[in-house]
Amino acid sequence: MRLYTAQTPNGRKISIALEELGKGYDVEWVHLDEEEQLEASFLAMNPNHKIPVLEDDGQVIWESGAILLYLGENHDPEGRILPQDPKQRMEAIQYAFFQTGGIGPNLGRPASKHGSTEPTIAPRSPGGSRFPAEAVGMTSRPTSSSPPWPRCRAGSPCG
Ligand SMILES: N[C@@H](CCC(=O)N[C@@H](CS)C(=O)NCC(=O)O)C(=O)O
Repeated sequence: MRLYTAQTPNGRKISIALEELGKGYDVEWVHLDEEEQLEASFLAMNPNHKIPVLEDDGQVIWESGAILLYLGENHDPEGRILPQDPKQRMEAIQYAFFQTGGIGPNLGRPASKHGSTEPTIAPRSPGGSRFPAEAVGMTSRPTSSSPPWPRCRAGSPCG
């Protein structure tokens, strides 16, 4: 198992889950400050250019909530992160959605060093407005391997 990650809350979330499960895994650091997440090899794994990404037995999973669910489904025989009791299981999934859809974005974007004090403005985005551009990129891209990427390296001809 290989975790592509960085020292951020979303990255640590998966490290914590793997440690809780007692799983051995390799770590591949993705240097976000150097924009390694925008390199073609990374985009081939996650077109949304974000850590964490987990590779397990040839399967690549991205989005931290999906990774947690995958680990719960496949590597959690004791139900440590995904309980076996149906009601508790649903509650765990509910909180995973809440975390990734609510807490994560709302706290993460204002704090992101990619942005400024204005949470929707990213200086490195060509148009200046990062998150609307990401939304357009994700919804307009038919497959994960087709450009335009939601965000491009500065000066690169993508888009
Ligand atoms: N919804 C995503 C968010 C992941 C995320 O925001 N990752 C950040 C670091 S914490 C990242 O890789 N940012 C790089 C970029 O957007 O280019 C998840 O839960 O996995």
